[in-house]
Amino acid sequence: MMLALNLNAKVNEPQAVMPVPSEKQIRLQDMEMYAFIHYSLNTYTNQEWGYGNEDPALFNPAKLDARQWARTCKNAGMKGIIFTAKHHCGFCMWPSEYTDYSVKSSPWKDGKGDVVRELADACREEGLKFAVYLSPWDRNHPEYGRAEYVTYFHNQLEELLTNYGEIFEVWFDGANGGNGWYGGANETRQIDRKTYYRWKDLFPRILEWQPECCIWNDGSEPGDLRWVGTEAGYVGETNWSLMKSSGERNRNMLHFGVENGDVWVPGETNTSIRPGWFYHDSENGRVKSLAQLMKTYYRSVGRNSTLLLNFPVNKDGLIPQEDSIRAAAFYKMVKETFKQNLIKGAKISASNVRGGSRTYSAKKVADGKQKTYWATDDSVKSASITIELKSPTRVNRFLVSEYIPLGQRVKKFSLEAMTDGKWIELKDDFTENPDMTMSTIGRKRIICFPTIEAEKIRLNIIDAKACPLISEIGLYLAPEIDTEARESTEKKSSAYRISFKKTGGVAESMFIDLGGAKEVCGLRFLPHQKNREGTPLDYIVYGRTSDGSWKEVAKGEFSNIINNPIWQDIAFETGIFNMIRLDCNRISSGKRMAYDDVEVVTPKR
Ligand code: FUL
Repeated sequence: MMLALNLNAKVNEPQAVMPVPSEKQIRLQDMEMYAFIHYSLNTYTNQEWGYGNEDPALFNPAKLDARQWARTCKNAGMKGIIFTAKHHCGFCMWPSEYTDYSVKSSPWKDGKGDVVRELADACREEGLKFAVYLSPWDRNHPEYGRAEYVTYFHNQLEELLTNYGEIFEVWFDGANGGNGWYGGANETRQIDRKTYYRWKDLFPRILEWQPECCIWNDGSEPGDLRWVGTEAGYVGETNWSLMKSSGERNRNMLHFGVENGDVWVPGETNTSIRPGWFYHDSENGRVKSLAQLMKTYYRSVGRNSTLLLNFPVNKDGLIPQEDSIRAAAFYKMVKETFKQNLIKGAKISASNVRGGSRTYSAKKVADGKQKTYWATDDSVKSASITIELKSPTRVNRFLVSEYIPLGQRVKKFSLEAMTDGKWIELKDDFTENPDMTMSTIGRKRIICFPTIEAEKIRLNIIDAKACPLISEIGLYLAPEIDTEARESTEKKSSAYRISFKKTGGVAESMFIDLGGAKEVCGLRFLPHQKNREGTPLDYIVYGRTSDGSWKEVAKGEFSNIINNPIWQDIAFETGIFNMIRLDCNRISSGKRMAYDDVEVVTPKR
């Protein structure tokens, strides 16, 4: 009798722990995966960052098919597409009325085409959402750095947000290398990214044009989403969806969120399916493997983040087949892994249930509904939930979700399994800190471990900001694949004697002694991976000929090397040299050039 009374008693709803997500942020987080598409003049100049003086005549794709992009992304499980309407080079992929530096001046469709329109339409046809990337930094515009440019930038955004239907996100890249063409000025222009773009004026206008649009901003105003501090495709294991409203940020805050942040800004993990963001012939055959993509999934979606996966469009105007096949295999694997929740039919009990009420009972974690949850009493911040399986069951994935509309709470947790009558602790295969106790959960946390035959599984919430609210738990058996993603198969090239010297005028020169005359057609450079100090930002490459003279063979910038420190390929005309010299004028910080590896490329015979 007592028990029945208790079950029906009215129990207070848990209070929110501030800050909490807005409805549009929840909708965006629920998309889980969406695509980036990088396509511009860079595709035709083999660059990652255009300088701003590239000829629009280069844009003349023979087979451009935005439907093929949309289908590819859909088959990859992407729920929307963010398109580079304008990258740093300033070339507009739509016929903006504010500039001629656009598709208007290209031979493609006799200057009457509009790539943004074609993709927006294709997305709608395929049931995908559509969004735009508009680079604030514009290396083409003569007025960049002055007030006139900011008006131009705002006008362009208005065009994009008022003419192409619903836009789910705007992406304001924070990259700013300073130098550029700028209408022929060829100079370096520094701006204050906090104030120059007048975000404070712009943000309210964005919401007038597109009330449902989420703002991704790498500047200073906290938007609706944040960068996670790396383009390598993972967010911190500790990942709070919180930041400071003051706009204060650094790489750690971006990567791990801010536990006591006062504004809800979830992480969006962006990475490319190939090493670079734009298409390069040299990256054919270097599409991420299935294992690498799965690892990316677990370290983004499985760590309370969304995944923004980039697809480069090739020179024909298509996403290469290699990429679309790999991406489809990836989505198939995700579906296969999470198709059957093995928690069904299990007996679930908790060490504490809020008011002893049925509304918040342990069973709520297995009802398949995000809106219902297991909750504890307000005073209880550590509690366990035990899942007793009907019979010993093979599992290797554990999924847990907090009820985030009332705030992110869990600070620390552990996971155990009973196998053969004994409790063992389960650790995440993908951890970066094997000795650390597992920390945040958030919207979704997935723990991967080697297959075990479990009789019971126990989740222990060790500490939380307030009573934990757990909406879902899942147990899965993922198909066995080689999860040990091979990041790089590049061979170490310690075959050469390498030395450094300061030569006239340049910051530093690196000398690579080839130990005799060799046919050489390229240099590959792997920047230091541990930190960014000493990273070269530009290069001039020389080869030393048999008469001892130096011949310049290549010159350029290492675009985006700070945020995406991948192997840098410098190709040049074949020559016979006994030494290669790499001069660098600009170094990220510090005085010395740092590197992890270099390779000298010889022609294939
Ligand atoms: C970076 C840019 O500099 C890259 O080119 C790319 O667009 C990436 C998504 O963001 O900051």
